Amino acid sequence: MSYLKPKLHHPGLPTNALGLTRFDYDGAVSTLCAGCGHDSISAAIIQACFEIDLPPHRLAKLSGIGCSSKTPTYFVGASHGFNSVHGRMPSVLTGANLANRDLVYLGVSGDGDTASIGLGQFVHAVRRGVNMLYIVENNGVYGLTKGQFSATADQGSKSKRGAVNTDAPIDVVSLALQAGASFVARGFSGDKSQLVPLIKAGLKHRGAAFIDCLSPCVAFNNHAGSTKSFDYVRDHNAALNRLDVMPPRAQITADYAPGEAQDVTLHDGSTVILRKVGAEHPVGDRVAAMNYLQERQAEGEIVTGLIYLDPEADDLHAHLGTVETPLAHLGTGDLCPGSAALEAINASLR
Ligand SMILES: Cc1ncc(C[n+]2csc(CCOP(=O)(O)OP(=O)(O)O)c2C)c(N)n1
Ligand code: SF4
Ligand SMILES: [Mg+2]
Repeated sequence: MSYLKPKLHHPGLPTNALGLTRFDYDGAVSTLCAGCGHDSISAAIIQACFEIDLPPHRLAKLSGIGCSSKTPTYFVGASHGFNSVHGRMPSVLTGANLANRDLVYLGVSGDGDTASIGLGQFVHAVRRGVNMLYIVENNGVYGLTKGQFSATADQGSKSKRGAVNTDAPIDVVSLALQAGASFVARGFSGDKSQLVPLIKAGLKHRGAAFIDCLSPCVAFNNHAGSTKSFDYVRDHNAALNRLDVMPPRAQITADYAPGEAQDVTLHDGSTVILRKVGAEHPVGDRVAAMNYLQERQAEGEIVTGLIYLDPEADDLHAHLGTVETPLAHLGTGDLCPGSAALEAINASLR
């Protein structure tokens, strides 16, 4: 098997505003199982970065440990990447973001990485409003360590060998809402047309953006009795809305009947057009979102789409009042107040 991708492409391939083709956003060849949902999410990330004209060198990809956390190697190779320790991606991302606010931060994690060992890290990064898009590639199992139930596995669901999960699940969408995320969505790796715009909007959002992306593990959790299989998710998917994301100053020509679509302007002037396809639910109401999720869940439905959005949200830098210049770009003259100032501080503490 060759791990090199051919560099020659048709000269007529579509390019984005930077003159780059979709292939310029590729990464290394995936070593995941053929058919793994995670590979579809990588393809959706590539498409989204291409479509929003993101310069590859402005993307910082961070992950933990797991099949899902391996995936940043498989997209946008010309970006910054850091594969951290199991469950520790959020704190490493927070530190990187504080040092250089000029990059676009994408955290990729698994349900094991986020909802077990990394649970504390996850909620704290979200509650601080770190400017990032955090994606959980949720398959209900620890794929990399051979298919043990994870904390997101539904009570009563069955493992491949027939064992029944007796523990109650953690719903990471409800948790993100409760922790204060200002953009909360759920996607499905099998529905790229819904997922790509969710990723585009999440990358453009200022503040903590979170997407729980159901991503079936074909090796260990795609059988009858699983609630994270392709068939189960397709059968129980209650899509709430579909999105279009328009760049700043783009003329919006789509024609929607009154009440069918809602425009939301993001901080960079982009517009998110939300087309309602499911039940009535106001995306700007956090409490309504929590209630809606619980109600649908009780009916056995899996809500997908953009569930909550606060387009006015601030991020951690605004909360802390940090300087505009990335810390990484400040010189010694900016960082060192000088011995007289230090002496005054020391004197004030004696
Ligand atoms: C500190 C530590 N504990 C345990 C492990 C073993 N381990 C590796 S990946 C993993 C779980 C991966 O599950 P998930 O995050 O859901 O990713 P998936 O493989 O399902 O995509 C575990 C427990 C580890 N690498 N490091
Ligand atoms: S074990 Fe599961 S999660 Fe890991 S690569 Fe294979 S299908 Fe994907
Ligand atoms: Mg998993």
